[in-house]
Amino acid sequence: MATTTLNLIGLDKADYKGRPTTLCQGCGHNSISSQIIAACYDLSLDPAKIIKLSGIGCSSKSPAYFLGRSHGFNGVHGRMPAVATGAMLANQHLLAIGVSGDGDTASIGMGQFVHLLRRNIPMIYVIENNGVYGLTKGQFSATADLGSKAKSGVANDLPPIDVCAMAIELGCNFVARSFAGDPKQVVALLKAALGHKGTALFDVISPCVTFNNHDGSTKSYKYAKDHEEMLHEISYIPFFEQINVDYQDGEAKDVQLHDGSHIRLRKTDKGYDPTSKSEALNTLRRCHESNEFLTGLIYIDETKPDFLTLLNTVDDPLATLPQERVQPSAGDLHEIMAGLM
Ligand SMILES: Cc1ncc(C[n+]2csc(CCOP(=O)(O)OP(=O)(O)O)c2C)c(N)n1
Ligand code: SF4
Ligand SMILES: [Mg+2]
Repeated sequence: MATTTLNLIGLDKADYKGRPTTLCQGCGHNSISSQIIAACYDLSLDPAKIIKLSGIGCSSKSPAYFLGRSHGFNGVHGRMPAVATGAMLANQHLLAIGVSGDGDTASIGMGQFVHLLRRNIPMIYVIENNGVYGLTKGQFSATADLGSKAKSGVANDLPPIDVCAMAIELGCNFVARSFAGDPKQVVALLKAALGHKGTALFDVISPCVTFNNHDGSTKSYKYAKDHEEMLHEISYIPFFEQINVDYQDGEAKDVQLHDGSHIRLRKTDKGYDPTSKSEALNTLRRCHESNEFLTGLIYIDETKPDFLTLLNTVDDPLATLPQERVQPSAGDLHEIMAGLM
C-alpha cells in the first residue's frame, strides 16, 4: 500500500496536483509545474485560497496541470495582468500565481505587464521563458538572444528584452531568475516569492525541447547548464520554523519576507547584495555582455508597499461586501447630486 505524508493542514501532495500534462515530454514547463506543486504542499497552503492566472501559450496551459482544487482563469493572450489586477482588487485574501510565457509577456502582453509591475499587484508572476512561441511552432520571441539560431538554422537578428532588468527599472521589488533544470533552486525561489507582498517576478529559463533545444540555441538545457552563473545557494525558512544561525559572519545573508519567513543566501565568492538596485542592474548587464546566464534572487526590497496597501482598501474582500456597504444610500446620493447643482 502506498504511504502518504500529510502536511500541516492535513493534505497529501497529490491534493496539489492537477490534470495529467499534455505538454511534450521533457518540456521545461512540466518541471516548473512540479515545483509549484512541491512548494505549495511544503508550505501547507490552502489550495482553495489560491488563484491561478495565465494567458495563451504552452506555458499558459500549464496551470491546468497543478493545483486542481484552486481557482483558475485562463485569459486572452497577453491579458493576464488585467485579470489578475481585477481578481486581487476583488479579493485580496487570495494568493495569486500567474504563469505566462516569454511571448505572452514580452510581445502581445507587454503593455499590460509593465503596468502590473508599476502598480506592484500582489502576485507571483512566473515567466516560463524558452525564447520561442512554442504553441505556434517555434518562432523567435522577444527574449531570444541576438544571433541565437532557430531549428532551421536561421539566426535571430533582433536584440533581446531582459525581463528582469526591465522589471527592476519599473520598480518591481522581487526579481529572481532560475532554470527549469535546477528544481532545487526553482522551489526555493518559488517559496520565497510566495512569502513576498507585491509582484514577485520569477523568470525561469524553461527549454522547449521540440523547437529550441538544439546547438545554436541560447535557451537549451545544455546552454543553460554551461553558462549558468549562480549568485548564491538559496534556502528558505518558513515563518513557522525556528531560525537557526548555522553560518559564520559574512558567509550568508538572511532576508526577512513580509510573512515572517526568511530567505538565506549563502554567499559564493562573488559577495552579491540583492538589496542593491544598482548592483542588480550592473550585474545583469555584465552577465549579458559576457553571455552568462545569471540565476538566483537578483533584487529584493521588502519595504515598498503593494498596490492594495497604497489604495488603502478595506480588510474584507470587496467581493464579499454586502450591498449596503458598497452602494451609497438614497440620502447620500441625493446630497451628492445637490452638491453638483
Ligand atoms: C490575440 C492572439 N494573437 C496570437 C495568438 C497566437 N499565439 C498563441 S500562443 C502564442 C505565443 C506563445 O508563446 P509563449 O507565450 O512564449 O508560450 P510558449 O508556448 O512558448 O510556452 C501566439 C502568438 C493568439 N492565440 N491570440
Ligand atoms: S512545443 Fe515546446 S513549449 Fe510547447 S509543450 Fe512542447 S516542448 Fe513545451
Ligand atoms: Mg515561449
